[in-house]
Amino acid sequence: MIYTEITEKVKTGDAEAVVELCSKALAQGYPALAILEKGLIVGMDQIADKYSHRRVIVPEVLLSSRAMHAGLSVVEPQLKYKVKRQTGTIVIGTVAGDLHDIGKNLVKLTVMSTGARIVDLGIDVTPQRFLQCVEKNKAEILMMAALLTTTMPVMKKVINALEDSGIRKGLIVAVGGAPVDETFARAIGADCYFKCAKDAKSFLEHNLNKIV
Ligand code: B1M
Repeated sequence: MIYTEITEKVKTGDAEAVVELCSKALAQGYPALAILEKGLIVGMDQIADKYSHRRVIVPEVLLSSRAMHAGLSVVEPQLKYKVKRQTGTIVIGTVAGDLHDIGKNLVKLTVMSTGARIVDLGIDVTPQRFLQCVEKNKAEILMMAALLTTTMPVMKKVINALEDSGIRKGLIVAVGGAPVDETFARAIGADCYFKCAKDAKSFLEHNLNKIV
């Protein structure tokens, strides 16, 4: 199966092969979203899991990340093409002090297919920048990512800043990232916790029209 082949090449960090396989899959009519979710994301998830069990080292993770991004560059235009109308604005970013963006980028790409406009602030985003961006873009949803236990508290700081400036009301605040969970989300006053990109997409598919 072509999805498995893509997964394996992401895991070995073979960017050229990933690009070739993604192009081949698209040409054969496989949906871009399925290539992303069943091939590229699975490969990255598996390599991250191996890293957690000390079965691969950081350079190998980075090679896989590079391979996954090479594949993304092939499928991404097709994902955008499928978006028929723009509904609602989402601001997304990784919180201050945190440079991890692989998962956040996957979430961004996956939710793009819902038709929402996404403003991506990237990594290391301060509460002030989140605030300014939400206000400027009149966003309906804010999505924050944290991959480090040391940067999770920044999410609370952002929510406090939103409350202090009077723009928290009516804004959906969602949080995610490996160390984050439902209990933490509730404790800091977030509205939603998304375990993975699919969860975020499913929430938006069911609620975007009610929110905007
Ligand atoms: Co870092 N790192 N890292 N790292 N890194 C982790 C997170 C760690 C768990 C590894 C470990 O020790 N086992 C550990 C954190 C420990 C902790 O806090 N308790 C760690 C550490 C310690 C560090 C450094 C401090 C290492 C050092 O320098 N000593 C350093 C910190 C740098 C910094 O941020 N200031 C560091 C650096 C790096 C690299 C730069 C080398 C690289 C990042 C490259 C990049 O992102 N561009 C890196 C990587 C790759 C990892 C691991 C191996 C993989 C993360 C990843 O991309 N996973 C990670 C170990 C692991 O997670 N197993 C680790 C794949 C990705 C698809 O999954 O991001 O979980 P994930 O995203 C998922 C969900 O979480 C969710 O959906 C995604 C897809 O379904 N999700 C969201 C993510 N964001 C969301 C946002 C949402 C909703 C859902 O919005 C609402």
